[in-house]
Amino acid sequence: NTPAEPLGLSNCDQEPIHIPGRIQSHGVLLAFGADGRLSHRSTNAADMLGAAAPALGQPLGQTCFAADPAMQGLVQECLAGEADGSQPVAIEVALAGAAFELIGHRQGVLLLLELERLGDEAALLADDAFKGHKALVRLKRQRTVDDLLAVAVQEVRALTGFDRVMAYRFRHDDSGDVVTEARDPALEPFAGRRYPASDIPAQARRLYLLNTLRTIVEVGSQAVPIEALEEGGAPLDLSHSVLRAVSPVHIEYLTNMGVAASMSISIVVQGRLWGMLACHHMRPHHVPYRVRSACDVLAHVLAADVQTALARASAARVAAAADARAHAIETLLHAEEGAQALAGQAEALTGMLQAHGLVLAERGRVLAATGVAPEVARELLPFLAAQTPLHSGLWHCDNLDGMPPALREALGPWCGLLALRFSDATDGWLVLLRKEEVETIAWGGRPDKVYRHGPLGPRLTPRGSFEVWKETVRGRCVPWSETDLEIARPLLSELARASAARSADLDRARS
Ligand code: BLA
Repeated sequence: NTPAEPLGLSNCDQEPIHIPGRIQSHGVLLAFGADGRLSHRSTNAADMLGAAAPALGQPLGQTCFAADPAMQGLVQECLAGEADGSQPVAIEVALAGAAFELIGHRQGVLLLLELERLGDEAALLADDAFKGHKALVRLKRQRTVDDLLAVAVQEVRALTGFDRVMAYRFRHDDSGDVVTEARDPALEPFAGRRYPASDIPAQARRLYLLNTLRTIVEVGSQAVPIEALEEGGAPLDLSHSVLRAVSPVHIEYLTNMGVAASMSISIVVQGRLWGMLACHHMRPHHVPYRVRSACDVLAHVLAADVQTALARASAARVAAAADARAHAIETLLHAEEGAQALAGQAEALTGMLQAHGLVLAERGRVLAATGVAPEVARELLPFLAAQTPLHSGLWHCDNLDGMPPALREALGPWCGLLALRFSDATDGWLVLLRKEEVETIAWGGRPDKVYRHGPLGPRLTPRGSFEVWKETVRGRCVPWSETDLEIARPLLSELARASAARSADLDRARS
């Protein structure tokens, strides 16, 4: 499944990043086959392990991994685990006179063993269990999504020592926002920036759901090839490897930003990649597996707490909207000129639906319009009637591609409509309007710094990313969410009821 074209910016979602055939150079990878013999090894094995490095074809039972009870135990535990790579086991070992972390997992019939050299990370390892616990306790005290993310970036930075730790939150279209960060004050701020979905291609997102933490220890280092006992066999699946070499496209992106080491941890909410904790270091940086595992646990707890906080926030929004709705309907029922009374509620109505403009019309007359001239608003009505056949209902769109160009032009910045037809008898419409998404972003995040770039050009820089994001949302508003619709539906039905009640009152008054 290698793409026919050379890999570049247009087809980077085709790159099979789980089978790169290479690992990062700070560790050694060994794979044993179903027959118990060494089937693959990284070509740096002898350099790093000396005499302890097994030869291709050597049976596991004759390697150092069978000689030591702790390593033997790890092997047994891996072999007893799931074959999908999801249950890694790790211990600290001494080999060739040096300290390593040995991380094992099963991948199909293969047993993968990876060794990462432990150097002078003593400061990171000191009290790591204690620090990890403290981080979880702090996290547990937060109630809102923003507070949770703010604490998470601080704690991950304290645990790992990265120069910058960002909380990256994905949006409806898989673009993402840097919501908050903890960083070395000497670095420029990234908080508030927005990136397009294409900065993290689909296959990488799929992989990051399976394997929730990855690290690049030295962006500039040369990846090490993996040699196999059997030439021409299937490439080794490194989906769950901790040493997997990273896509060259992404390496170029990090290099352009001056980043020398990175780590990112998935925040998975309800089976979806909801966000990431993304870390940068301006020099090479090795965070021991033990500390990375603590961060992974933290991200799991964070994800569960985020899910709770999201549900709480959505419920609070719906409840606040219900109060505002009750007030608006009350006003409508008791006012002399009902629809005009409702116009007085324009701010409450746009607020509850996160809209920025509104049109209220009955019997072909525009009773109120905010953000759009009444004559333009009137032209909207036949268009809407054509979208919603002649019965009460709800209709929405996040772009105006289907609209006659002249009308679209006249609407100016408006790109999205949520139309509630609350009365057939009086041709009653409440229409909420949203602006083009680019108009509503906080521009504080706009990247100003000009970065140098590599062979693939300026696309792979923060500014290049931002330009691409702007292109992808041209003519579009933020789509109406499930919570928006949950708020709009009862608004529609209560407007319909209030309108019918008023008509009945008027009829009675007339007769
Ligand atoms: C992977 N892209 C990633 C990752 C991040 C980003 C966090 C995960 C890998 C890691 O931990 O470093 C994106 N990183 C960002 C963003 C910020 C950041 C947006 O720090 C913002 C501050 N990347 C591109 C383009 C392509 C691309 C245009 O920008 C392709 C055309 C590819 N990104 C790409 C690939 C991976 C990736 C292939 C997977 C890397 C891997 O795991 O092998």
